Amino acid sequence: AETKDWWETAQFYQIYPRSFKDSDGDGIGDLNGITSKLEYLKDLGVTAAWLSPIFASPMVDFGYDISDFFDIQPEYGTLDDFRALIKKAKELDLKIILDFVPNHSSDENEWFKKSVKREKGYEDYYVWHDGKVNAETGKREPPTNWLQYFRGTAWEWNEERQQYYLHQFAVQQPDLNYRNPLVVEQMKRVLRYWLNEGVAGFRCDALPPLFEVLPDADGQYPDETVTGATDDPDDRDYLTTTYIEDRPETIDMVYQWRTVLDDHKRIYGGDTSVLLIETYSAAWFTMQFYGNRTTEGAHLPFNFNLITVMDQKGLSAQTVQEAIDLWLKNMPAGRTPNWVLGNHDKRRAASRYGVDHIDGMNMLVMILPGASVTYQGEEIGMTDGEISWEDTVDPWGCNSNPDIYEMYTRDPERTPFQWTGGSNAGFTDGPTTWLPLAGDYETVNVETELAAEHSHLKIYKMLVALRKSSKTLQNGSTKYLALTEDIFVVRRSLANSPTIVGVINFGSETKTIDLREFDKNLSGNLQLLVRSLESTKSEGTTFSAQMLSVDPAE
Ligand code: TEU
Repeated sequence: AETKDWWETAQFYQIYPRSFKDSDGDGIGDLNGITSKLEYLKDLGVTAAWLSPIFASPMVDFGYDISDFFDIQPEYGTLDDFRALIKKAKELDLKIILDFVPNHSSDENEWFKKSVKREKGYEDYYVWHDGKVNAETGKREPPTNWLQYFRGTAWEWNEERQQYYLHQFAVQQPDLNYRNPLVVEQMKRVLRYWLNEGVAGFRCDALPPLFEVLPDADGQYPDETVTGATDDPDDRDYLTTTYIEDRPETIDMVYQWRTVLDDHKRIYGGDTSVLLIETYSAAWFTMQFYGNRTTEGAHLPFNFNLITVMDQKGLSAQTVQEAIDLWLKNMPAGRTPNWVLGNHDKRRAASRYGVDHIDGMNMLVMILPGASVTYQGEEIGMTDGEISWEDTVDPWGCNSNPDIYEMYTRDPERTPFQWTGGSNAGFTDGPTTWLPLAGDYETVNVETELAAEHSHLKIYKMLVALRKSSKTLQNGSTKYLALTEDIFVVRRSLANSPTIVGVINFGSETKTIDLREFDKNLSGNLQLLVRSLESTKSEGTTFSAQMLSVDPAE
């Protein structure tokens, strides 16, 4: 079989640094905390860890508002701490991927301060506009009706510069101006800087809003149209995003970043470093990030369909099939698929799918071809925290009100990682944590699950180990089918290797099925490889999810 590059079959693991492990007792996760837990990642068997932003930041959006792209957030440590982290990771053969946040900076970034003052070279670093004058009232208004993601107008008046600036996220996150070649070059410097520090690539944040439509000859931008999708005029969905999302120039920018990575490898050697792309765009747009016949793009645009399709339609074997089809049937030939269950922006997988289905979902993303991505805590079945309005800190939640904040806030999926059942879940030795712990930490934690005979964590580790050792899972062909409304079957096969079959029950009742309905050759000697937690409660033909192997000789 062909040999694949490391990322093509990788198990990625997302670390949310603020909530992973605190080493100094301030209740906030940090780099030394991560370094102290790299052995844990090694033990899990993951290939690469992606760290959400660790750069200098006022933390309005918890690191996605960067005030210095070339320095580490002091709460998290120093550049030396980062170098120690990289060194330890290399010793353990773990790859470290950083978050690259190209769309915006913090308003406390030097670039923005200089742009406010129109300092030479920085005049057009951001998207500035005079706004317009209302013909009736004579008053100044924002240039357009555009909305930010975090609710409300996307334009903020700057008194000092006497202009509006665009911010597709929080007021404190001004959008960088990608029509300015100086910005384009500056952000490539950011990539090169961290490549030189030994990182294995980047998860590229928020691609859809990177470019806006070009203004007309008079410098005016067009308004968006009311959608009818919501009645709430502050909600981003109130208007279309035709002029502010998914512009074709965005695709080309990713191709340029790919060149930065490839050039680095050509010059300095080493393993491939990768680009992972965050976009929730339609398939026709998302797939272009992979590249085209003549140009390479991102290695892996994230596949969020297992999240988004189920959020819309609920979890069933059919919706899972639909989500898988949506990627595999649209993906250009020769590219690598990937499967994501969750991240720091989405309710936790165990809460969304139901905690009984977390093993089945982990099994699904591990048996499917290509790379898969785990968000910290998915391996132990962590669920959402319950965060009151008073404790809410996420800007998306804070920009709403006590009645609706739960629809918007992303705090519940960001609670501290649960290492033990002891004080503050072993996340910190200090007295407090930056977000309250989720309620289930006394039973759902690494220590308890490692000690238990059966646990989500043990199943997760078995699955990762299987992926690593199985040629079939790495290179085999794939067949999958919703056998019934509840039962989903995936078969991977490869000449001269054992066939592997995953059977997942998305329902709540025990079912007996005949696998020959899926594949008439699947009779006789099926060897059990992994059986999920629910199934350990009963024996025989009952299960909630299991992975079987069929000897090629049979
Ligand atoms: O998120 C980008 C983004 O657009 C998401 O908020 C997305 O719209 C939403 O989850 C879809 O339901 C990235 C980061 O992941 C997020 O944490 C940051 O707040 C945001 O960019 C700004 O940098």
